[in-house]
Amino acid sequence: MAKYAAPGQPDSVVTYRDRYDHFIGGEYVPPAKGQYFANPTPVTGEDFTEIARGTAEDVEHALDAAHGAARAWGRTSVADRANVLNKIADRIEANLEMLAVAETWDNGKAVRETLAADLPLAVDHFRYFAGALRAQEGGISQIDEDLVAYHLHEPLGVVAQIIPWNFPILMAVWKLAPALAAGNAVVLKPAEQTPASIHVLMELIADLIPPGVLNVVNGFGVEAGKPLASSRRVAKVAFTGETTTGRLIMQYASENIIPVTLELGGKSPNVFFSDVAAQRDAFYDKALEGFTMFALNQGEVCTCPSRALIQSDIYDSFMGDAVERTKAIKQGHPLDTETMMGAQASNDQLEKILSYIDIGKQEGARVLTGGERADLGGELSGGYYVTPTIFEGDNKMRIFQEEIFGPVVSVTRFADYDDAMKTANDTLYGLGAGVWSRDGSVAYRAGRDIQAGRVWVNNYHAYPAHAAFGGYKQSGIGRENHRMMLDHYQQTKNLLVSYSPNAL
Ligand code: TXE
Repeated sequence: MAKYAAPGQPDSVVTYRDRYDHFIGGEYVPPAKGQYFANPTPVTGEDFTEIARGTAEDVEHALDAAHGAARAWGRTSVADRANVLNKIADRIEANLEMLAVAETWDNGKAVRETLAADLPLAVDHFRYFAGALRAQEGGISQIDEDLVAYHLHEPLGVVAQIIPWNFPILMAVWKLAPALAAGNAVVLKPAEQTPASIHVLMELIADLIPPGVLNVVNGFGVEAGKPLASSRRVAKVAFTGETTTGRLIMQYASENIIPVTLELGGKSPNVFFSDVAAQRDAFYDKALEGFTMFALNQGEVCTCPSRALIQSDIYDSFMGDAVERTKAIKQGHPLDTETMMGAQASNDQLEKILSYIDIGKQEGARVLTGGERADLGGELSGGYYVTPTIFEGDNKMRIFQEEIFGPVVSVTRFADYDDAMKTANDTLYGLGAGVWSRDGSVAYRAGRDIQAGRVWVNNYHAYPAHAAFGGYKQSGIGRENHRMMLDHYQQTKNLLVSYSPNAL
């Protein structure tokens, strides 16, 4: 058993099991093939637990459990399901510090962010969907004097959910809360890089959920994810991950004619108009803070503002201040609450980021700050740390077009509004964007003209549960958050009833 805690916070002790099996039918079940894989912490690079290596047999077993539980769960009253969601929220809230450490140790992110953002958002998400469910109504239309159309919501049944490693608990909760609220049973596959914190969460909430309603099968993409996403026994697949994997998920689902929701990659532009620098005031300060958001969560965010577009006449002074602000980002031990930026989630991701930094240099982009692996010394020497990096270059470069998924921003300048919009939209992706201007009309117009599902205007990286989130173009299909998610997890049943006593 491994134990970790944030310094000076006795409530934050997390104890991991030596190994985690699959969570199926309300209990831990060893993998059918008996194989396990090691799970390292990005904080030091050392293995701290081992994880069941799932295969198609384990997926089938989980689907048996889910099908066994789905009907009864789907028929519980709306109030009962909402109560379960609220109890889960309360339980997470009561264990916030412990879960924050669990998430940080597994993923590498700074515990101050897990505490301030990931977990409070997870709590709110369960509460929001408990409320949204209670407020959901069907519809009745009177077609003619005797004919009435009833529109009723029904759960889909058993749904598959495949999640990534950048916000393990929050990504699980984004998918679980609406699916469970809508009355579905779930088989969830965590990312192979970060399954442990999900299991700490499962152990915490298992007694609140009927056995079989929520099942977790661990494992790798092709070995466990593919059989789950291609199964004829699931009614929907919800996926967050790379765009190329999303394409595969669509192919699998198309064989069974089932719906998918996909949250995929991004290359989000963050656009700063000249008037931002009209005064050195709180607004200017907020805009600079918005620029540094590329380093939030070590840049491992699908909406990372990884391209910054600055209007030419303020470029030099704005970038001078932005570089200073970026250099002040404090790196350190992720469990230290002073640390602002932690470790990348895996060694593969570290290597990917470093290779893109090399690509940027070879393409002739200029490094304004960072541009290397960070050696934080001591036990952190084996961890996966990168310095926050600012490149100056051209939007045609690969570092402006391809998702790096690290603390790297590629910056360029624009002459006027049309130029800004052209560059902002010159990308395959359309997930997020930022617009900064004191002029409400410019900000509104830009918000409408940028082809992205979420445009933050004079703020960035806020994720309230009741704001729809999702991608245009190759960034995905469907939305997450917002009560519209209930529709994504429900069928519409139409009863067309004749009350006429007369023969047809
Ligand atoms: O993603 P994958 P990876 C991007 C980011 C990152 C890159 C690669 O740029 O560098 O993707 O990360 C499961 N059938 N994003 O390789 O492969 C896999 O096991 C079924 C952006 O981790 O898409 C994991 O659970 N499942 C992103 C999940 O898919 C499969 C977040 C995501 O893994 C599968 C993460 C298959 N054939 C990475 N192959 C975002 N948009 O937030 C893999 N999986």
